[in-house]
Amino acid sequence: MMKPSDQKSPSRPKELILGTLSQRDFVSGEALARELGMTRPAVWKHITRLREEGFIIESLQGKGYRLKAVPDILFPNLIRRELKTAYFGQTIRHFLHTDSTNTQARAWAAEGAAEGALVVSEYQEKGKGRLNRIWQSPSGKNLLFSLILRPDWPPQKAFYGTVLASVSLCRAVQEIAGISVGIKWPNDLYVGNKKLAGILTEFATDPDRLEYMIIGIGVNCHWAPVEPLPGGQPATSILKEAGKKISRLLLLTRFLAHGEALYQRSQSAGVGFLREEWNRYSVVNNRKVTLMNGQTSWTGLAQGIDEQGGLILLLEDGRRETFLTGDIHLRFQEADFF
Ligand code: BT5
Repeated sequence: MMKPSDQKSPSRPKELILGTLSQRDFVSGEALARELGMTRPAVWKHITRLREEGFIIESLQGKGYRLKAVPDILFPNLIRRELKTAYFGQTIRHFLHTDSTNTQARAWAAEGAAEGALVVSEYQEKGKGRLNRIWQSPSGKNLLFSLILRPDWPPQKAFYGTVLASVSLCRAVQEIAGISVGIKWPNDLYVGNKKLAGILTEFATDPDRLEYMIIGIGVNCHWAPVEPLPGGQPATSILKEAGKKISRLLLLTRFLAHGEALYQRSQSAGVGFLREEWNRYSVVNNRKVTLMNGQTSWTGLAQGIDEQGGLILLLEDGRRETFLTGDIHLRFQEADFF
């Protein structure tokens, strides 16, 4: 396992300006430009953007700029202060805007990011679901992050990244929001029949071991799409289900604590116990479901996952089949059959 290092976030102008303003009282535009190696119009442009993102930045003639208030933002130092882990989330890249935290994490992992490195963003321009689907989330409302792991697993075990994340997230959501959540195969967290969170696990192989794994997670904390999105089932948020706002920071840090504990256990005891944990939270087991794979669909009784994470279905004709990919539609209205 690679040891965590203290890699710094890449220098980005808005973050540099914020960093300077957060440490000082008034700073003139001229001093900001000189110290940060920018032109004054560039400083002005970035200050305008920051104000649009919710930062209250006062400006006084003859004195310069002063940071008066910050929006609820997952700054790395705030995350680290709350963290009780050895390496999950100890190295962080935080973005106000990015394309996708998974894309950023992949590039960082390819450059050698440490195990447990975390990419967090307030907003994604190209948030990804599976099969090039879109993950939607307005700025600053929800949790959008990706965790880099380097398990010594063969590629067939990659699904356990999703299993580990699903179980850790169920535990963290229950603790922080007090609501009961379940896992819907293969990669969703559900409350009742509504989607609360999605997980996208990507990986690179070495070739017969995993080189790295990116576990990307989107949790609807304070916003959810109102209408089901194309191809999607209805969505919900913690705010809707719990009737209150929660601390995104605490949810993230509890997730990381549970994740690290389960990951460490999997390294000493193997991944078998994760399957049992997954089955405990599954909302599909012993339910009649329809599984869609492209244009083809199968209906059957879900019977848990096999060793590779494939869903076992007892089909209507009595055959037992295992599916490695697909989307499940829960049949809430119908009485169970068989
Ligand atoms: C997923 O895919 O559910 C995985 C989503 C992973 C998103 C995270 S955010 C951080 C990291 N960086 C990324 O770029 N991605 C990860 P899938 O099972 O394919 O579901 C995608 C479908 O969910 C879309 O086609 C929509 O129908 C629906 N959807 C989109 N945004 C949603 C939201 N906020 N809440 C509920 N459903 C949503």
